[in-house]
Amino acid sequence: MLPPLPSVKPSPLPVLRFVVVFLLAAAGFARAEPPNLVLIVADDLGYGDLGCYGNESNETPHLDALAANGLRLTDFHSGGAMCSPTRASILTGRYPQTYGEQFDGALSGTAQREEGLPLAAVTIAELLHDRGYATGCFGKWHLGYQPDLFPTRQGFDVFRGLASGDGDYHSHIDRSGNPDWWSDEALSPEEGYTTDLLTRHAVAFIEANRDRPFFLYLPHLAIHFPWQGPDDPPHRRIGKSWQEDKWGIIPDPGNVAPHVKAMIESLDASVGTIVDLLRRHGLERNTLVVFTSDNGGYLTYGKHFRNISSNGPWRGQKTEVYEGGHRVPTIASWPGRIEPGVTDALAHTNDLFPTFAALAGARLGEAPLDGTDLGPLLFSGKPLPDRPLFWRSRTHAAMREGPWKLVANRNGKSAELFHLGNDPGETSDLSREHPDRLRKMQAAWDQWNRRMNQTAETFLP
Ligand SMILES: [Ca+2]
Repeated sequence: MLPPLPSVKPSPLPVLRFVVVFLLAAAGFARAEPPNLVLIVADDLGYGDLGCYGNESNETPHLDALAANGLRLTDFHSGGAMCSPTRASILTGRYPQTYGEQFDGALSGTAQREEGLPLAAVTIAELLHDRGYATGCFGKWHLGYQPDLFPTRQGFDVFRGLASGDGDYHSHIDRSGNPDWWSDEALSPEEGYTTDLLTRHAVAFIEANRDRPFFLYLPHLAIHFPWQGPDDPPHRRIGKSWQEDKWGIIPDPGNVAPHVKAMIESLDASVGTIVDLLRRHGLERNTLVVFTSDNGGYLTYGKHFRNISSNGPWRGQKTEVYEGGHRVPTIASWPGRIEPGVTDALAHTNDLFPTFAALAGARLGEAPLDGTDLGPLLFSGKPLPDRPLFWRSRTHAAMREGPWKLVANRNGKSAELFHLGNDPGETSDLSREHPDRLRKMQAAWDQWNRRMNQTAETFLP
């Protein structure tokens, strides 16, 4: 006689299994459809150069619409006050000095022609490429002049544009008199105005990759000198140094603004073209668009050039670590995901890497990043964690902690302390009134600086 069967209760397992399968399917679906990422970086565009940031002369309807439909950031900072440092920060999520003191400033096309972002640095393009994204870089690289340091060696499937810090917008000749217009790793001259050419390549990239996730990195040359609008004449020719004459043909150096206005409006049209294309292909609701600038604008340059850019209410300009040098216009837009508005949350170009990586589903774990994921701010309006921010130029140190800003000459001869909440224009040095805070911030900067120097040693060639 067989033993009686044990009483059988309905097993919860099938239900659990259903839930697990459902969750996996949902997760799988999410993994199969990560959002497209479009990062448009203007060059030397000041905080006050766009209509949506208060400019009353430049017509920027497309960027104004992007801001009206997205989140406009009023306390967003570039990793440097010049081109190369910020590009290193954007692409790697780490302070530029992580890679050495050459990133205290812009990489020179003569003295630093062999230097660039180390290939050992992990870029967001490499991370996204490994996760199945198509990756395209169209624009100004300025992280290495030699093809073995180009975007194609740093995770980008395709590159069109210029390697150096500035090329003629019509003849595409760099400051040293070399042709500087590339397709991947080969010189590949093209005719056309730089902003329009880059836009055309970006459009082709989106068209070709619209059925898969893509990362479009569009670092425009505009509005860096030479100050040439689409209707201004070409200036540079091959075989001559333009170092002493690098600004373009400016009939009235006292008033550069009309040329810059044409460049800004061309840049604005490019943004309009990209946004319109995303909309027409039904990609708008699965694409995060971020627009920012690599540093503040020039108000004046040298003895002659005046009335160039606007940094709004902020003190200083490009190359300086007062706010005008590194507080930059920044817009994030994703219809249906980002609630339109304005935020004064403190954010930084280091934050773009972790933000994009999280959206692509990457687990960063112990990855050595200096930024924070902006997702909670962008998608839920949550505050970001408090953290100090640091800058280092060839001559100056700066630090931000809450409303406090330290600006010190690295020769040790001067240190200023400002309270941006009460004194946004950095006009009243409070270092004598708050010596303890000054010392504390200087010590924190010194500690950060030591960490940078130690890390940089690990990236030596
Ligand atoms: Ca720049």
